[in-house]
Amino acid sequence: MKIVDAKVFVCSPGRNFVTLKLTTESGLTGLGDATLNGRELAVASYLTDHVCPLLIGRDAGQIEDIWQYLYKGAYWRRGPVTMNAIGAVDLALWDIKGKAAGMPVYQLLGGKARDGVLVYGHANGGDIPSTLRAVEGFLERGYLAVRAQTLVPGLEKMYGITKEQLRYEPAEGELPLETVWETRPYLEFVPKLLHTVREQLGFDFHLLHDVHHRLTPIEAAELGKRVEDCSLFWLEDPTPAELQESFRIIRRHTTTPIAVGEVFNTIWDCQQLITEQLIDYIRMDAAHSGGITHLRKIAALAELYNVRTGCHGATDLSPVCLAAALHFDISVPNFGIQEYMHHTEETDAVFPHAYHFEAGYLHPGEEPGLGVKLDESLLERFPYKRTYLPVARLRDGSVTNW
Ligand code: GCO
Ligand code: MG
Repeated sequence: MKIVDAKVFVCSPGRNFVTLKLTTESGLTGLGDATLNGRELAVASYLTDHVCPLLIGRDAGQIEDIWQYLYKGAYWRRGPVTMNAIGAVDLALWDIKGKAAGMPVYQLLGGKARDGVLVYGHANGGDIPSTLRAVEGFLERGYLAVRAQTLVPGLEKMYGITKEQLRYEPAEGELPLETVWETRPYLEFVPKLLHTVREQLGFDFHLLHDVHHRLTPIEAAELGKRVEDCSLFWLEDPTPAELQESFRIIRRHTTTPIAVGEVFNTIWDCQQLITEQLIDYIRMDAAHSGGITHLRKIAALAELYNVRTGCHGATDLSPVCLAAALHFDISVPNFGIQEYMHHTEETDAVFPHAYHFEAGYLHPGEEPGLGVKLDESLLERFPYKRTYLPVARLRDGSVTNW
């Protein structure tokens, strides 16, 4: 299974995606997702200029050895660009192994540990009534878990609020859009939203909320406490997580379950969070965290400490990454939930896939490998466009976390 070709494709069918394609001498191909939102070309160059030449002639079957070679062999370890590039190679190799075995990747990971992958959808609105209607819309479509986000009065633009319900695209503009953030109005308004959702729609579904790194640890503790009777499935990214021990403050004050990790890249980013049981769900995904190979190790550590998985699944992760997450999710013992945002029709056309949604669950499908293709004939139609994620400032002009 010698690798004879490694190519990187950058396209923008509704948003930018970076895709790695590996080909073996027998003609088997594997795909990996190397998309790092707002910094796409850095990973494309890392792969094309530094990693692809190292892959030619290697045995595609030696997934662990190639992972170690790319991680330890770079000398400069970790970081989003490096780990996303390694992740893309890793996914492409699992895809090839599955195709060589004639099996979907989940079979290689130990087979199904559940019948389907529980997913949550994103409901949001400009105010509480429209957010309520959006939550209802997801429940009507069969979702068993819904994330609720609402615009806070006085703030013009906020993370997670979109006109289109199924999709959310925060990256826009040739240069970053600047938004204004104020914590107090948010802290007063979000408990109202979550309480109203439970009062009006009941407790018969899982309810989630994403704080998107906006609070200090003590503010996060306050929010967690104030929404305890809403029985959230999780409160996500309540505070930035560079200082892992800061989650002790949140834990001391509230029983609301905490989910963290979409911006992490390695097991070292969450080691203390897991071993001190400071979180309940680890949100790392199959592309940004060094692929399935590294994600499995993180999940195994988490399993020891009763932490469950909840892979990031925003639309800036391509269908290749979502498929990889689903093979992982369906086979991992300590699975919690999977985020699911719909890609655009153009994205689905560029990446035809075997995964499908049914009654609240996603299923990875039975195609050998990851079950995702790349329609190269469409790529010319969707050239790369530079876009940035927004930047946030406080009212006094200081830069804060977006
Ligand atoms: C989520 C995330 C995303 C990120 C996005 C950044 O929970 O889905 O917070 O929406 O903002 O992935 O590129
Ligand atoms: Mg998030």
